[in-house]
Amino acid sequence: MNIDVRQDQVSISPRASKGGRGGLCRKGWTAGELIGEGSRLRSPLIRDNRSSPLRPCSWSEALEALHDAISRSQAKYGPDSVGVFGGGGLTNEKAYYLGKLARVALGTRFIDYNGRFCMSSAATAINRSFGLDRGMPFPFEDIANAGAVFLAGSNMAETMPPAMRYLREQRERGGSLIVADPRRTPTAETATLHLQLRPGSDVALANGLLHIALEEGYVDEDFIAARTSGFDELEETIGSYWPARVEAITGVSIPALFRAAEILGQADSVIVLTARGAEQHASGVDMVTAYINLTLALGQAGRANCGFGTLTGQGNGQGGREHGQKADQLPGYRSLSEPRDRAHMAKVWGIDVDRLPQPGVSAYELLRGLGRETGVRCLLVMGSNPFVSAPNSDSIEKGLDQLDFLAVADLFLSETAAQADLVLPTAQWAEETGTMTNAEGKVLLRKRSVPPPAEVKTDLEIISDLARRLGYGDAFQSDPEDVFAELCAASEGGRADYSGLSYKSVEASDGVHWPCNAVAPLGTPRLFLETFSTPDGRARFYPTEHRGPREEPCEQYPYYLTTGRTLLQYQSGTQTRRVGTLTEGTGAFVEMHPLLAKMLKIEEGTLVRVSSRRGQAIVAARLSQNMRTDSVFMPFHWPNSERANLLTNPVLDPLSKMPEFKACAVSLAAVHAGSGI
Ligand SMILES: Nc1nc2c(c(=O)[nH]1)N[C@H]1C(S)=C(S)[C@@H](COP(=O)(O)OP(=O)(O)OC[C@H]3O[C@@H](n4cnc5c(=O)[nH]c(N)nc54)[C@H](O)[C@@H]3O)O[C@H]1N2
Ligand SMILES: Nc1nc2c(c(=O)[nH]1)N[C@H]1C(S)=C(S)[C@@H](COP(=O)(O)OP(=O)(O)OC[C@H]3O[C@@H](n4cnc5c(=O)[nH]c(N)nc54)[C@H](O)[C@@H]3O)O[C@H]1N2
Ligand SMILES: [Mo]
Repeated sequence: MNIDVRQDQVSISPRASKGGRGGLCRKGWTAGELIGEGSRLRSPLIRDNRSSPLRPCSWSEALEALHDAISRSQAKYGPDSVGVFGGGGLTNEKAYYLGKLARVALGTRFIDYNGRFCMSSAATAINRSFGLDRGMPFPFEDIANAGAVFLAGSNMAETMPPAMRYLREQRERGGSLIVADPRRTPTAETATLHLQLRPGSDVALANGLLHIALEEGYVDEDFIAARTSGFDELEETIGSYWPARVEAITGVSIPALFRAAEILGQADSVIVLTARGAEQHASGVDMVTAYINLTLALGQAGRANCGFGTLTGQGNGQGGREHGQKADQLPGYRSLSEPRDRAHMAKVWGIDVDRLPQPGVSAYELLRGLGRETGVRCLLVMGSNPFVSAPNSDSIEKGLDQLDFLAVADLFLSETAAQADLVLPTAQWAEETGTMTNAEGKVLLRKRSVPPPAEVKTDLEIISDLARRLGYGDAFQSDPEDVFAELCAASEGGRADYSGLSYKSVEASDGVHWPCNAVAPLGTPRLFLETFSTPDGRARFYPTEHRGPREEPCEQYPYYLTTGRTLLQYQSGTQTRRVGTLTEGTGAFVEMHPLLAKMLKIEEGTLVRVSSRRGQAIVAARLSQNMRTDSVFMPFHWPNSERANLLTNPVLDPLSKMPEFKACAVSLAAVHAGSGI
């Protein structure tokens, strides 16, 4: 971004980077409005007791209160009674420090973050099959050169608009695009072929395509023999995914299945990308694995312009998952349960290895336990708004309320912050320096360009001040460049190895792909060209079976609800709901097919009560031919009774612990005036 500051007016425009092309979505263009925004938090806020309102206070009162709450809780209930909840939007430096704060200064095993709700299923599947999770093991430019691109559950046109240029280029060069999405999204509109599958049926779809590929001779036997293992076992399962069965499960017609297999089988190079649509399921790991299996069986990996990847979501969704804010993880993708990794980090941090806590629990499990006997009683949230974004959010709201102490560091009074005992105002992106690692694993330096408001601290300052009060002053700095140098050294020899990086080198080359170390001093734009990162160097097939959503439509809840995003809003909406041009004329809605609406006597704009086994939300109806007649869609950007997450099913994937955001069963009813909402 180019950031231009004139007399307190911040204006933003895209900047062409080396090798990349400039581009911003409307949220990027308007982000300057958030810098001096009127409702920006400008001093810490504290509550004298639960029933009194938040009042401004000094930083020393605020941090003393937090320190007191932590000490009291740990003295009474032990170190694990304090928890930390982070975010994938935080810089690498903050993610690393949050993990260090939890493990070293607090000594708690309870830390996790919103990335668990984001790409954890993809990360788990990619790790298992390839041995290393870098969301996209190739640069974005490869998309422009691929003969065919398959997008599974990505609405890129609304969720990553600048990246659409690579697809446009790819199409101009004669390439094909397949989109698998239950909705005919703006992304699907641009596709050569749209597979409008039933929510939660991706395993069947991918297995069905592989079944046809096997029969039609599209499978690359040489690649399978040379670079993979486990194909025989997979082949057995694939046998039962014959086209008629797959059509029945997915709702995708047999001719469309054959056409898709033909496009993929005949293209010289294929890129398959999943996003949240295929990942946020209780079988999310299986769904991603099924797409990986398809990619590998077609021999589409290990060269330029092909391969499997996931479209990581948040600004630092990649780096945020590498350096230790995950429950089971140490910096550099090291493991908290691996004795060698523990010994390495204990040495870097200068503590006895036995003092490192054991792995904690995943985001939803942590939130579910709030205020309970064995759960967290004092929580610090930094960079997330779980009140709006966590599944089954009515129960999360109650859990937050049962805490002995809730502290939230944010730029604005988010819905979660509004419930807190203590609110810590922080600097935002343009006001502080830090690194982010993008969806293709490229580490980027974002430099401060405007000063933060006077009474605001950076997250790193908050963490290091708190650590000092806890007696760990020497171990925590607040200068991001120092923290980055420590992170890079800590990651040495780990799988996400940053040891060859510095602010200087990252800035000089306009971003560097990790791993970057003594072996690869210039970084690694493409992974897996010679070998995969598994112990035997081969990519591994894992057979997967279709299970479908854990909650299928029934008499009482006859429709699928799927949830996701709209172009103009971002996540829980804390930031984008404050930008005028992004909110004018828009609000929460439930999208449905006109035929379904007619049957239910619902018209455009009618208020609809959407009910699931967890709760009810009330939003306006939006009618669209782009929907299936058995499914409705709600974005999750709005709070209170418009929250999609009042409805979502918190059942978790057994391996990734991803909740099933993308499929639950609901009923719909028009709300008539006087019927008592
Ligand atoms: N405008 C905007 N952009 C964003 C964000 C935002 O909030 N707003 N958030 C960022 C973040 S953190 C993320 S993670 C990304 C997410 O980016 P995406 O994954 O592209 O976004 P979603 O809208 O969550 O889901 C994508 C699509 O999945 C489809 N889908 C639903 N169920 C299924 C299914 O069972 N199978 C398949 N194949 N598809 C299904 C939905 O219809 C939806 O169109 O976006 C990033 N960009
Ligand atoms: N139903 C449903 N629910 C979903 C999803 C879905 O598709 N459907 N998607 C899930 C996904 S993929 C994601 S990523 C999550 C996201 O959901 P959240 O974790 O709630 O993410 P945000 O809304 O981005 O929240 C970030 C908060 O941190 C603040 N913030 C921004 N920058 C900083 C900073 O530098 N420091 C600090 N301290 N605070 C900052 C913002 O103001 C905001 O309040 O939602 C998940 N929930
Ligand atoms: Mo995300």
